[in-house]
Amino acid sequence: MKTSVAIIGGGPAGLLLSEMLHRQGVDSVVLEARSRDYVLARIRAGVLEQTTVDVLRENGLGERMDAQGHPHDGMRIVWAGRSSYFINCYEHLGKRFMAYGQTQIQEDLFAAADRRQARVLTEATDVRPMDVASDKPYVLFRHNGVDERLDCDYIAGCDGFHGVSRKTIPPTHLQEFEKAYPFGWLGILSRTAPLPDVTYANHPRGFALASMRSSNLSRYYVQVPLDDKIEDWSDDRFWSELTARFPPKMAARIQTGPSIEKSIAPLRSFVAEPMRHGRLFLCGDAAHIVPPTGAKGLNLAVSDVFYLSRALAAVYRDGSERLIDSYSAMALRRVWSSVRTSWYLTNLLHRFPTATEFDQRAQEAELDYLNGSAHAQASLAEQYAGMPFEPA
Ligand code: FAS
Ligand code: PHB
Repeated sequence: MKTSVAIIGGGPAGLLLSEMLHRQGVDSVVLEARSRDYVLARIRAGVLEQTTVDVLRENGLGERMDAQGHPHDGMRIVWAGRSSYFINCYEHLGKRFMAYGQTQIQEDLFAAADRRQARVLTEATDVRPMDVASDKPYVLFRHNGVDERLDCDYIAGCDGFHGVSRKTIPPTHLQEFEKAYPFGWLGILSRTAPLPDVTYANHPRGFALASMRSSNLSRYYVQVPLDDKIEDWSDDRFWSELTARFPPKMAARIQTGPSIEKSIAPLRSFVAEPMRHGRLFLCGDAAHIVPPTGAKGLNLAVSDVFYLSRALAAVYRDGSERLIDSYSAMALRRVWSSVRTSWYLTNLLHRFPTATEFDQRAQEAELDYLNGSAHAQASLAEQYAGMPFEPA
């Protein structure tokens, strides 16, 4: 087999890269380890920055998002059961964000790939990027019980945090930065009407978040200790804990119901530098992980793909390697900006087991400052709604 770009991973980064390259006349093959059903069963992100919405629309992937997604002017913060304030991104920046599930995006991406009869090989196993530092890289893998070889010009590692791509880069060529937070998020999906706003709650009992997927599909989270197990959390216990962390009037409006998905995810930050080694480029979770507090993970995957697809298209269009040479530095500037925003919001909104009284007072002073300063709210709005992409 031969292609221009071998894409390892068929999550949002891999399938979006394949779509965007195709639209710029560049051929690719996607190698996905799991089945399509397995990929589609994952419940993950839900908030899309304006830049992500624009990329999806510009690549023919916005129709269902615009029909079923929820545009939001901003998000709400409540703390210690007191009244809330609304960070109005639209008022400060003229930008909105969209509540539309990653699962739906994945469905839309698979549908677009099917429409163009894209080469997306699912259940491709034992995928191995080879000779990535040469000008003739290739990928070995097994598919339908047959050992295969895919010759290519470039390899995009879109295979997530546990994938093979980042591990292909010699440790002497990679610097890794990591921060583990001392808690996780227990998330549930329920067929109930959501609260009107994406609402973050800081409470003495811990962080909570109210979000949505549609007008009858709600997504909620509570901060839990790292050693909690999903079997520790009945639906009743979840709803009781969630409502306890919102102000009474808001809690009274939370519609409870049976969970249709329930999972616990640890919170951590991780960044690998550089995001390139020879002809291998890392995209999305393969290169970085952020705590979901800032709703940045999926949006960063999209920004990596935007930069890499633009850079690879320039090579094939006019032989220019300027953008692939600057891809890693450009992508990492946005990655670190989002890592910092996610770190700031995680520290602002969670209760840390080791927090001292001083830490608590400082956190409350920050919440008060945000509440009272239009400048502080504008700054947070700019970070939350997402910065513009860098020009080529
Ligand atoms: P993905 O991990 O989504 O996709 C990688 C793909 O590569 C997978 O399909 C995998 O099967 C495949 N793969 C792995 N190894 C392979 C190999 N060796 N060969 C071939 N294929 C291989 N972000 C938010 O913004 N908000 C959230 O609320 C949020 N919640 C999350 C909850 C959980 C439990 C997790 C894990 C992540 C969450 N994220 C959230 C982040 C998430 O949305 C990621 O940022 C997003 O999935 C990144 O997309 P990809 O980079 O494509 O990686
Ligand atoms: C979600 O809707 O899943 C969501 C929203 C905001 C976040 C994280 C997750 O910060």
